[in-house]
Parts: sequence; C-alpha cells; structure tokens
Amino acid sequence: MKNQLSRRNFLHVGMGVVGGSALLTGQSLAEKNKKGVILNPGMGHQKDSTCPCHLQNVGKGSTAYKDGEMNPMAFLTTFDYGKVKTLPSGDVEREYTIIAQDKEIEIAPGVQYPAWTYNGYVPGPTLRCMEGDRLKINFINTSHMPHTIHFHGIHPAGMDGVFEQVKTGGKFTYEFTADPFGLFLYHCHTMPLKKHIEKGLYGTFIVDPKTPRPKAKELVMVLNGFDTDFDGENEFYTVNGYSNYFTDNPINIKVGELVRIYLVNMTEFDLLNSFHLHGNMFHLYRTGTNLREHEITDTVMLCQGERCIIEFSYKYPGMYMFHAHQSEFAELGWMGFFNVLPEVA
Ligand SMILES: [Cu+2]
Repeated sequence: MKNQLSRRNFLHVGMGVVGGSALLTGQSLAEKNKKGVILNPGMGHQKDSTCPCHLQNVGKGSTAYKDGEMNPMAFLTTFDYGKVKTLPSGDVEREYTIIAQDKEIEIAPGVQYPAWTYNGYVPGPTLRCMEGDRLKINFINTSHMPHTIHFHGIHPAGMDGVFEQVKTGGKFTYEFTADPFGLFLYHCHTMPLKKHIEKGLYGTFIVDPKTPRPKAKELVMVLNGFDTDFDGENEFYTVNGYSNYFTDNPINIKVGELVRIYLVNMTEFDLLNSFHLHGNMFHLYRTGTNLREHEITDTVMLCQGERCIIEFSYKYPGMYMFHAHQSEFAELGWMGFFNVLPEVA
C-alpha cells in the first residue's frame, strides 16, 4: 500500500513544504512555520517577511553561486566556458573541473535536502563550448560513494562514464571532441541510476554551432524533482533547483526581445515533464541539433533526459505564467512568471 503521506496528500496537509520538511529533518511543524512556508499552492510563497525569497531581490545578483548558496535567477544565464587554450593544431581546448560532493541544499523556503552534487549545487554547472572543441573534464569524487559523469553526445566508449566508476577520493579526466552541436546533458551513471540522478548529479551541456544562433536573451532551465520523504515519488518540482522561485521572482524580459531557453528535463520517477508558455507561442528546436524549427507550439512534453531549445518574443507587455502542464507538478512548485516590460524606444 502507498505511503499514507504521498505527494498527492501533501496538498492537503498545508501545501507539502511543511510535511516534506518535517519528515526529512524531524523538526516540528511549529519550527517550520516560523521560517515561512508555501501556503498558497496556486500562487507561490506566502508574502511573509520571514520567507528567504522576500528578504532581498536575489534575482539582481550577477553570480550563480555565492557563499555556498545558489542563486536560481543568476543560474539562468551563467555558463561555464572552461579554461580556454589554443592547441598547436589550432584547435581550442576547454578544461573544466567538476567535484562530486555530498551537500545539504535548500529546495524551498525552510526545506533542506541531503543532495549529492556536482560542485555543491543542483543542477551542476552549465558547461558550454563550440562544436569541434577539445574538451577535458577533470572529475574529482569527494562524495562518500562511487560516481561518474556520463555525457550525452558522440565520444569514445572509454569516455562514456559508465565502466570506470570513480571511487571516493578518486579522479578521472574525460577527454573528447564536442560533437555534434546541440543541447545535451550530463549525469552520474552509477547504479542504482535513478537514485544517483534524483539526488542531484546532473547538469546541462551546450555545444554551440559554428554558425551562431541569432542573438537572444539566453536562459537555462533544468526541470527536476526532489523526493524528500524517500518514497520513490517527488514531493517538490522545480526549475533550477528551487520550488516556486520564479513565481516570487519573475524573470524580466522586454516586448519584442528574442528569448531562447535551453530546456532540459532531469526529473526522475515521472516519465514525463512539460513546459507550457502563457499568452504566446514558441519555436521548438528538438535537441538543438539543427537550426530548423520543428514546429510552433505553446506546450512541449519531454521524456526523462530529453531536451529542446525554444525561442519566442512577446507581443504585449504584462505578467505571463509558465509552468508544467501536469497541473500536479505546477502545484508542487514547477511554476514561474515572465514579467514582460514595454519595449524601450
Ligand atoms: Cu552517482
């Protein structure tokens, strides 16, 4: 029989955050309430000065990672281009360092989750390069168990992050050529796989085409979930690791501005996740491996590990919602707003 406090029941016990957190940490409901919780499933956090989201406008920060905390707004536009070197052959080499580490992270106001991370955050850094670049990814495992990094894309079998398990204290350098261009992901490939992914070991990997895409405001959105009571179902759904963040901190864009979203689905346990945009339609480029659009739509469905690039611009100013069209996911945190500002003359 299903756990009595399933994710569906969460909505009936004070909107989940209370239940999930209490289950996880053993802290009392009263303690959690002091910190401020999500009480309005349709519209995000309670407007309460004790809620971390309302203490400051963290969206104004310029760095995705500061003082051990991740800023989901800055994460949208932060790309790790690696340490760049031109090789004697004329090729570009990019060197990255990724450290697997166990870390407790905050996934909603007052809700801590014992994650397994790449570089201390969930999702891990967005790695970016150009097709044909020589990549060197130095992987160091400081976690208490073996992990790997498995990249999607074309590379030799020995660089696939499946066979060479990297034990605690171990290192491995993945070396391959970025091929082809498109939107990819990377994740741990240690068994049990769904556990290693759900705990947070994943990130986005963008390979740019040599002929660049048109200039746009570019955003990375990783769709994911967190199983805070360890019952094999997600209690929280997020974009970039923090439930309802973009509901309380709308993303500013301008009328007529081209917006490009690199959308990656890393949700475990649920077969599908989705992205629905209000008041608009978007151009869909599946996997981003060519520059021709697949279709114009307002909703895209993504299987586990699937991703796409979407492009749009707004015709009218105002506040527009975006969310999973699985209503349950939206109610459990996967929701946000674009604040479309009038075009500057
Ligand atoms: Cu792992």
